[in-house]
Amino acid sequence: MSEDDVSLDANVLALEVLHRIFAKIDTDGNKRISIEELTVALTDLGFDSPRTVAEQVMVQADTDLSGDLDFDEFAEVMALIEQRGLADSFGLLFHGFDKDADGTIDEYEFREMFAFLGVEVDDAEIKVLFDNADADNDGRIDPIEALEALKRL
Ligand SMILES: [Ca+2]
Ligand SMILES: [Ca+2]
Ligand SMILES: [Ca+2]
Repeated sequence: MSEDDVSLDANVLALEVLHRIFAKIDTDGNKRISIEELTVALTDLGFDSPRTVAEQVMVQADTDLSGDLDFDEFAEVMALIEQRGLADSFGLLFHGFDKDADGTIDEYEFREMFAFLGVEVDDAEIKVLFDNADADNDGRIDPIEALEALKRL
């Protein structure tokens, strides 16, 4: 086995990164995201009314009505993101990470996004994730490509 032959599977990697994001939000480490933990995360992301958005997310994603989100429910949030109240939040987040405001996220902005989230992703992983999301290979992720990538999670 040569190291050079190892290619990262984009879907496996995306799931792994999602686990890292989950662990980052789950500050008490009990493997569940409470509404308080979600509110803190949304506050860090710059939401104006983080508590309200957190409540919307909970209503839609907490399918077993436990009052918090396990990993599977959290992953489902990504699939729900273009529905109902969450579409506006997605737009706000996207434009927040589009630092040069050209309407797309380039590889530099993409890298900055993970740095901002505090999630460790190395250069090779960034490249795989970026190329996977950049469906038309123009070197930029537009909002539609970003949504499609999230829905594949
Ligand atoms: Ca927790
Ligand atoms: Ca940009
Ligand atoms: Ca593109």
